[in-house]
Amino acid sequence: MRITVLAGGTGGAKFLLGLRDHLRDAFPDGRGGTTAEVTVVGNTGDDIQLYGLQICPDLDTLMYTLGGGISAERGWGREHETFVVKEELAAYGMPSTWFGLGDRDTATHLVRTEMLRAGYPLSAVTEALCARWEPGVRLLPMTDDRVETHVVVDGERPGTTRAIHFQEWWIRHRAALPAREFVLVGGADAAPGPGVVEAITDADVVVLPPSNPVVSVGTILQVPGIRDAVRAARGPVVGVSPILGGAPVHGMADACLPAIGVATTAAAVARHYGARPSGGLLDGWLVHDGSGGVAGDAAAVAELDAGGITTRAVPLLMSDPAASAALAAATLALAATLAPGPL
Ligand code: FO1
Repeated sequence: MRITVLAGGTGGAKFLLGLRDHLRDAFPDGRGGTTAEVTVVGNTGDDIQLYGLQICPDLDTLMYTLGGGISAERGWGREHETFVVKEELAAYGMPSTWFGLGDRDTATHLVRTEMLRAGYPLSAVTEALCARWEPGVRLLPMTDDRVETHVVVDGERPGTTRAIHFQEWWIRHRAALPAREFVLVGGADAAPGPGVVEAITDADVVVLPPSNPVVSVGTILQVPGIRDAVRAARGPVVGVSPILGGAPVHGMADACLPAIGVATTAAAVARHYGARPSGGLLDGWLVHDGSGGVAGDAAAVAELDAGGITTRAVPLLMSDPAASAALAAATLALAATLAPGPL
């Protein structure tokens, strides 16, 4: 059973923890692991260069979360982290200390930057870092080429605009500056990373997890060749709504969707991804069923079904590992009912 997941940071990582737990039960290898193979195509649009270091937030969040090193409190960076270097940088008046550069995390960036300078591609670097963390999935950068998401916001003077790095928008401004446009700098010239296209086209199931549909999954789909690979996937493509009852559970997808003219609803995001029979990406879509005290979107099931996206309402709240595993199980269960192969 080969499953490929296009994932960003926190939301995607939580889903993958649940998928790994579910697969250990559903496809046990007799040694506490699983015979299933999970490949994660990770978003690198969040990447930023600071202090000469190449920092890959979503790859690191996925690696640390699945490798057991994530800060559970923050959802990013390392547990038992300290920020002494950051404090010292602030004491020197360095301008980018809005970015929470952790001391332990810095070792990851030093290894990555050293290997990149030696000529290793990001995919080889990521594989080397994962040798320590053993995430239990194959983690592939969406591209080995350098790309960065920048956000176009209003300029100082009325009628002008300026672009800032996604991380500055997200962290320093808490996504509060209205985003006029997201630009994947370098995206047009980027190629899918080694193994990415095959991991998508050859998978038994392709999953679009509840990562940010604009700056995470959306960014991955902007790498030339990846959207076509999803459309050509031999297995069914199933998405999980990141929007429950009109709001994201975490993250700030609601601050991103307006920039691409998509309403903050489970149905609008599904339509944005599109139905595979009519040129889109999705064969199946999961919406929240209203359990857990969070408004759901069962009302959207009929219209999405009619639009060619087989939709089910199930619990989408990943409130604990069991809930995440159940969501992963529901995702694979829906995939199992869908016709494999490109239409
Ligand atoms: N997110 C924050 O909200 N504040 C931070 O200071 C911060 C630092 C940071 C450092 C390393 C890293 O891998 C991730 C970090 N994040 C931080 C999360 C980062 O902004 C992610 O890109 C977002 O979570 C979106 O995926």
